[in-house]
Amino acid sequence: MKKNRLEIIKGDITNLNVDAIVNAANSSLLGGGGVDGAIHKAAGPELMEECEKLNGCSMGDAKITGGHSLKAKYIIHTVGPVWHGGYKDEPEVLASCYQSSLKLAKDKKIKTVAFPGISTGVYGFPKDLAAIIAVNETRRFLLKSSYPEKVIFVAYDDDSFEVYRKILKQ
Ligand code: AR6
Repeated sequence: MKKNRLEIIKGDITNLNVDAIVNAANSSLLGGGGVDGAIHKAAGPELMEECEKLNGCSMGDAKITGGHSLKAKYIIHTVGPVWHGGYKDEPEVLASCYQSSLKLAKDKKIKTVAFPGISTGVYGFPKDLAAIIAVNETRRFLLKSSYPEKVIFVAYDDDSFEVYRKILKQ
C-alpha cells in the first residue's frame, strides 16, 4: 500500500474539502454534542430531515447521508462503543465502525474520507488505543480496496495529533 493513502490533519472536520466526512453519532442518528453537534450545525437542518428517515443505526454499523451545506458531498454516520473498561468488546465494536464506514465509502467510490476519533470524546474510549484500531483497520481495508483512495485522520487537539503521528510512523 502506498504510504500517502493515510494522512493526519489537526483541526475541525466540518471545514474539510473532502468527499466524505465521518460522524461520531449515537444510535438515534438524531444529533448530539461534540463532533455530531458541530456537523449538524455546519450541514444545516436538511441533514436532520434526512437522518430522521434512516431509522437509527446500530453500534458498530454505519449509514450514509448527503453533506448538505458542507463542502463534503457525503456524511458517513457511525455509532461507536461507550468505553466500559474494555471488557465489553469495545475494541471489536470500534474496529467494526471503521470497517463499516470504509465499506460504505468503497461502495460509493468515494475518493477521500476523513474520520474524527470515533468514541474518544464523551464515549470515553482511550485515545491511544482508539488510534491504533483506527489506523490498523484502515490499513487492513485499504490493502484489499482501491477505494477510498485516501483516508484522513482528523485530530482535534495537539495530543491526538501526536498519538496518530506516532502510530503512523510504525
Ligand atoms: N472536528 C474534529 N474532531 C472533533 C470535533 C470537530 N469539530 N469536535 C470534537 N471532535 P465526541 P464520541 C473530536 O464526543 O466520543 C455525541 O453527542 C473530539 O475531541 O464528539 O464518539 C454523539 O451524538 C473527540 O476526540 O464523540 C454521541 O451521543 C472525537 O471528536 C456521542 O457524542 C469524538 O468525540 C458520541 O461520543
